[in-house]
Amino acid sequence: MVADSLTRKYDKIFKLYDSNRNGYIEKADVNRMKSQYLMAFDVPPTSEKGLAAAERWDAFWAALTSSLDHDQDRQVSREEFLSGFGALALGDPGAFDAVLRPLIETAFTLMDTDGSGSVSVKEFRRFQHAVGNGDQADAVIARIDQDGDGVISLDELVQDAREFLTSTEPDSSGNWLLG
Ligand SMILES: [Ca+2]
Ligand SMILES: [Ca+2]
Ligand SMILES: [Ca+2]
Repeated sequence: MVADSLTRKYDKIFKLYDSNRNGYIEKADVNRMKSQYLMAFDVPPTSEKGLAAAERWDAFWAALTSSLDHDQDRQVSREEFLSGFGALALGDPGAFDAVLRPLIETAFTLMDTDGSGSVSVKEFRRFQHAVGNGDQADAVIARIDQDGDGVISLDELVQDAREFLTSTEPDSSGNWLLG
């Protein structure tokens, strides 16, 4: 049973993904999200980085929809999303790693604009600014940076996303995921 606070959180994610607000997440939504996502990181879609990110993004969506779209009509209804996403985030840790971790890795690679293998405060601020979270960037980074070395590692980012998607605390820091 998924807690009410988590259901509200997943509902927020659903509404964000259902960008044309027809009550389903379908291919059109996914493509629009993909463009916005690349734009947020200021990555040209035809660049090598852009193409690699788009490929992983498509793979993520294929995995997500195949695990959520129970009636196989190639769109994910709100009910399918709320029940399925909870199972993904809270159930078998292998499912989280298989479906959600690759997306976080993609985001991490895009955020790390200088390719240093970690995300600096400056890099994170830039991304948060692009998704409209600019004023919260510094507070968020302080929470994600668990070891306090001033940069975000991939593990720290994955850990934060996992906490956000499984914690019933209303104020966990993973809002960077939502913009
Ligand atoms: Ca839709
Ligand atoms: Ca970097
Ligand atoms: Ca760190």
